[in-house]
Amino acid sequence: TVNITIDGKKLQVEQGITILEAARQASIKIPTLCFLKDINEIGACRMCLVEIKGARALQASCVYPVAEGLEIYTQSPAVREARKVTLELILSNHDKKCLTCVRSKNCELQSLAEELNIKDIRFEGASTNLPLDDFSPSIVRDPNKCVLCRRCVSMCKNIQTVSVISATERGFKSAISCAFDRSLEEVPCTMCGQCISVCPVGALREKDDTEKVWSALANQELHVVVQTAPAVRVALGEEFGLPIGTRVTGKMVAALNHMGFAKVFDTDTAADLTIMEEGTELLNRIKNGGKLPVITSCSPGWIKFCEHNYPEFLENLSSCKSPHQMFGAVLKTYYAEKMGIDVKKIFVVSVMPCTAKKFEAQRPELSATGLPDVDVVITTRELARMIKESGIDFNNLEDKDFDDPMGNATGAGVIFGATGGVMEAALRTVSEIVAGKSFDDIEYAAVRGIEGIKEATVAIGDMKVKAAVANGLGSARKLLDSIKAGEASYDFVEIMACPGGCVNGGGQPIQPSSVRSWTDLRAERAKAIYEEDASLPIRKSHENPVIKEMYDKYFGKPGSHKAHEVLHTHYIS
Ligand code: HC1
Ligand code: SF4
Repeated sequence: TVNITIDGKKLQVEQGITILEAARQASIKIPTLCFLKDINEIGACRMCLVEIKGARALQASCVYPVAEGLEIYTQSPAVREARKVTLELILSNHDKKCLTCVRSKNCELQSLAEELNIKDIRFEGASTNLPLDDFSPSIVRDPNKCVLCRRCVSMCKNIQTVSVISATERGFKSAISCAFDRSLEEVPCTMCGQCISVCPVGALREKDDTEKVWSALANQELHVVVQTAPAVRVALGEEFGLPIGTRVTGKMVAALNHMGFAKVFDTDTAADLTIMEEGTELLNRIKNGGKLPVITSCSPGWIKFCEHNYPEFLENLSSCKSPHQMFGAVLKTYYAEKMGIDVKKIFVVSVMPCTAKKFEAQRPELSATGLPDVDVVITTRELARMIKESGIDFNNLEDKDFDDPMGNATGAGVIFGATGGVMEAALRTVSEIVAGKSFDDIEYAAVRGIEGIKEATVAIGDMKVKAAVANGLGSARKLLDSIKAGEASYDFVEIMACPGGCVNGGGQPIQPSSVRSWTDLRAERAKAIYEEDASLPIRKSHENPVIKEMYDKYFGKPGSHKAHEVLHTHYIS
């Protein structure tokens, strides 16, 4: 440890940490803008300046390591004035249409202006006026709101290893953009939305599709059904001020009922269906010498990454559609028949923690009936906005259950929302099907947790199945490179585009750096997922009565011809 003083307070702190961190430990708040722990620690924005006795200039505390004897001042007149000037300069060239900004009240720039008590902007001058990029089905980029913090650049380049956005030009002309000023639509962007999650302001946001949902709901001709992804229920509450990791499944269903959906279904049910199909596919490929490893195909950001960067692995992808696409396809076939509803009148809305799902739903490969399997995808954030627009007092809603006839899901379906969950759900089912008996020990700790790459070897009957799980595209790249180099070999691989899996998807509620830097959103939300799993009476996909009935009455058995027609696809790029 080293001895330092901050604002006259004597402290003993661990060597190697930054001044910012040391101050935080002493409950002294230093304002930041570009800083995001472990993702963007570059000292670029100069908001976190502090005075250090004896140093010639003010220093950026987010990158300055503590040392023995440092005497630090976080609120001296020089510091206060420097921060104000910096912030006023940023504000002078910011599109300040806060009233109509999607990030109003959840904007780190707005909060800073309040915290620093900015009453006037002394440098009103020229402002940049760059075109909006809204050509992507998933992501909108508004360069006039960008504060050049570079968090999105670090996320896209260092964590996701996609590198489609970067800082260009210098000085007043500085901007974050794609090469040759292309749209995100024209570059190999995976639409994962991780850049949105780290944007402190409204410069990056999802394509808002809420009006499409409102107009479908207003159309008396349509039978509008909604399904919600596993990860939405453990994060939606954050939009209503509830603690991170609060489960709001019942309130979410109640809100959707109130908004006027004819039926509220659970994507988890289709996750169970995916396990039946994917488990069968895995066993078939192992037995018949098919392409191994089987790689999961539920994360559309991962599929797009694979198409652009690893086309040699496309044949490895499971042919299963992702669960929400399977559900859409089931709703427009089996359910339409069962309920006697004209398929053209069924309108399927998916609420997803994911921005890439907007792109996925538009893919021509995903259509069982000639119509899109899913009509509109909205993110968790968009759902929150719709609930607010509806005037619903969310926190006081009474819990409701998902609707029949397809409301039942299992714990296996729920855990899809956390990294390793698809793998665990598959192992629960495949191991019992092969053994022909039921096991009590169904939790696979080795594939849980937020490590980038996890491995396990699991005994399935007399086979040893080698499994790997990667979350975040940088980890996926590492894993695929090791398979390509012959350094590793597996039978079954789960890949999710977002670090932590869907719980940390690009469509989830956004937490500011002041929270996100010090709380692991992935772990907190995943904890809630595993709690929901443990609370459910049925925790294995093959024991789901709804799924059994679907096979009895419609598909025959997993992997049948009919199942292939409706539930599978092929990505060829
Ligand atoms: Fe996911 Fe999935 S788990 S991909 O992360 O397989 O988005 O939550 O809905 O489809 O079930 C997302 C989550 C989601 C699908 C399922
Ligand atoms: Fe990069 Fe993902 Fe953002 Fe696309 S959506 S720019 S891949 S971080």
